[in-house]
Amino acid sequence: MKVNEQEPFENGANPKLEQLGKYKVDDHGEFMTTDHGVKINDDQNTLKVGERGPSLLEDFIFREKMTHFDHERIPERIVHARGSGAHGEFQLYKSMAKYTKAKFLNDTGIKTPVFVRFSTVQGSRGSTDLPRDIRGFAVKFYTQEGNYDLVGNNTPVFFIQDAMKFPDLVHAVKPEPDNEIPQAASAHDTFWDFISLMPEAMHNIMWLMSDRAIPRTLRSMEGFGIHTFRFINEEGESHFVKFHWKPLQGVLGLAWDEAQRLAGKDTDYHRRDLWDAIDQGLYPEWELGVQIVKQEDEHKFPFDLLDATKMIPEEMVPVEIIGKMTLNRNPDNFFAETEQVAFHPGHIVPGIDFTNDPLLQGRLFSYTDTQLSRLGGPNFHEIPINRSIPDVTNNQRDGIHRMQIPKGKVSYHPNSMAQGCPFQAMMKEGGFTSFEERVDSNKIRRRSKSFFDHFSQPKLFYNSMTIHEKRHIQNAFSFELGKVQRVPIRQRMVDMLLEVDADLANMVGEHLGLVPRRLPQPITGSIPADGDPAEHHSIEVELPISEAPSVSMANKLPTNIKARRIALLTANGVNDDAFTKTQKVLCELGAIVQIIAPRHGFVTTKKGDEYPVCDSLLTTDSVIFDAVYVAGGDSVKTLMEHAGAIHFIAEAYKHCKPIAADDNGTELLKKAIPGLKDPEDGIVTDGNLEQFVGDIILHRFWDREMNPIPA
Ligand code: HDD
Repeated sequence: MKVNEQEPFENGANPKLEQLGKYKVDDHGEFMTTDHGVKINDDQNTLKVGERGPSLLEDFIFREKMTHFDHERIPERIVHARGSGAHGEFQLYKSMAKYTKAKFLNDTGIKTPVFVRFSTVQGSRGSTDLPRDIRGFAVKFYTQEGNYDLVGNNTPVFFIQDAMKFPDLVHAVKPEPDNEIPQAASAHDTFWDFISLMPEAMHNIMWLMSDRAIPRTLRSMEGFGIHTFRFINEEGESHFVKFHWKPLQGVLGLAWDEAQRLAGKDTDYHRRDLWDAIDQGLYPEWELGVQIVKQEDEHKFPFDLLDATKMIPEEMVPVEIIGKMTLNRNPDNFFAETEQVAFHPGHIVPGIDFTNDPLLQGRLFSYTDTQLSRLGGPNFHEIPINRSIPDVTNNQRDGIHRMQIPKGKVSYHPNSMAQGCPFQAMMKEGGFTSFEERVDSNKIRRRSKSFFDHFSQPKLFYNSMTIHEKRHIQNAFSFELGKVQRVPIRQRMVDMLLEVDADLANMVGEHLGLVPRRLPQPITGSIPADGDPAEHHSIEVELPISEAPSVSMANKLPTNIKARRIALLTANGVNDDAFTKTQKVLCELGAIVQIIAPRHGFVTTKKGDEYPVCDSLLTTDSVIFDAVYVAGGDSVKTLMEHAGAIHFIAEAYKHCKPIAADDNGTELLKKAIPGLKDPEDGIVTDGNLEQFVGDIILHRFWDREMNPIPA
């Protein structure tokens, strides 16, 4: 059977994994060979003239090994260089046939294999997982009708409106070109210089300054397709569609201080967390949601659907949940899969189409272009991770690293010598046709005035935040702009913030020692050389809602504690009952419980049972965990005298995490947390596990930030 005749997951087998299986190599029990299959006898020494003499050029085994090594690296992605990937599957809940003919969105009996890559944007391949940054959320669906890529981010909007500005945005945010400082950070002059002159960026900047940009894990982020796309049904009718990924793990963030510490304590924190969760069978899941807008309603919104700096608030068009993605398999090889995977918003299947969003239109060029230099030539679709499930049959030929061996003399169409093969497919046979849209206008290089509203949605976003979320945004701006050296740039940003919210501008201004100034109506960025600034005033539209609760992370907490990391801080002599019960209860609820003790090896309970220690106070820190439990017993005396244990509790408290203790365990809490109240939110002192679980679900007790303790 040809692969493209195979139903996805027929007989329970994931066809993409089966396809990848053909390329996998297992050298267990095998001899070592050269790249050309010759068995190697000595992999320790080069060929020399005598034991102490010069090496010989004829040593083909050494030359081959060295040459291959010398060429092991490929250029990293210009953006999104640091990423983590996983395999999984997509299960449709309900048919979308009314809107789209895409088969993987029609038949609820079909499971579609996926490969997902999450990424940071700014940093290099080896940079930390924990900068303040947008996260990439790219999903490749290996559908029966070819690959469909949804290449999104963890925010519903983008920084710029026109792809022409993308290289400028990236140059501004990347490390500064003279000294390549700072790595993976937007807190520097060039970024804020650019942003302060580009009011259109303000909306995504608000999301970037929120806790969305410091996710607790990759599992706890939403994903968004951002652009408005089209669904096309069998009748050829078009509906506009926006895509959303909703994590069943909830949407959770870090404290900024915690993110900075984590970056040093475990720079691979997000990558490791994703890997471990999948490895331990705690598969992360996201539901796919769509916002559908009728073709005739295109102009019913106070913003332009083609403007990627605008979202459609869920309160205006609800998100309809249509399916679920489960990530259930780690890659076998990082380079072969996660590094070589090539996403492209232009990889679409019949039933999905583009709109004229000028950002999307530019992306359609950029992604193939970048793979040509990154993956070395036009045959990157033949790399196993990029191969579609349907066979590829066309007249594209040759080029570097060609894998297919096309037979016969004919590589053109039309032909008679190959009976016209490969055939063009009619629509009813699944042939892709573009949506026929009437476009009748002058050729112009200009921004539509319907894109000139830059502040209504940032205002909406800020108004929808809870008090602690607003505080975090104020602090984030103060931090980022505080790192900017040039005062005029800081001033321009503070002035811009005044267009969003006076309190925000004043708070940040106070931190920077600046007074926000009300400017004459701000002008949009990117004015052509002979453009009239008066023609480029930003406008403000009236939105039908003043708040959008759906954008607040506080409204997106999970309902369970699956895959949350809980530290069981202990030492020898711990009381058996509470210690074992806590582990049992939390593990049964799917949490990852780790025993942390002053040293590695085993802890011995009061009754003499031994438990392996996961990590010592020397090698781990509270920032790795979501919550801490201290069971009572003689162990507490040891912990009370251990500076690391006291710091562990104090730091967890500082980062607003749930902390629980029983019996004399509370003594440690009192010693570590000056001014601990009784009772206090997020603190359990009587070993009440039900309450502790409830606190873990709530994740953080941000009010504590108002009374910070040293840690
Ligand atoms: Fe992009 C990579 C997401 C605008 C040009 N982009 C890249 C990745 C993600 C996004 C998730 C990493 C894919 C992977 O894991 O391999 N990009 C977005 C989103 C955008 C966006 C959500 C706006 C809605 N991008 C954008 C524009 C351009 C690019 C406007 C250029 C015109 N993006 C690229 C690129 C990258 C890329 C340079 C680098 C590596 C790659 O493509 O494969 O071509």
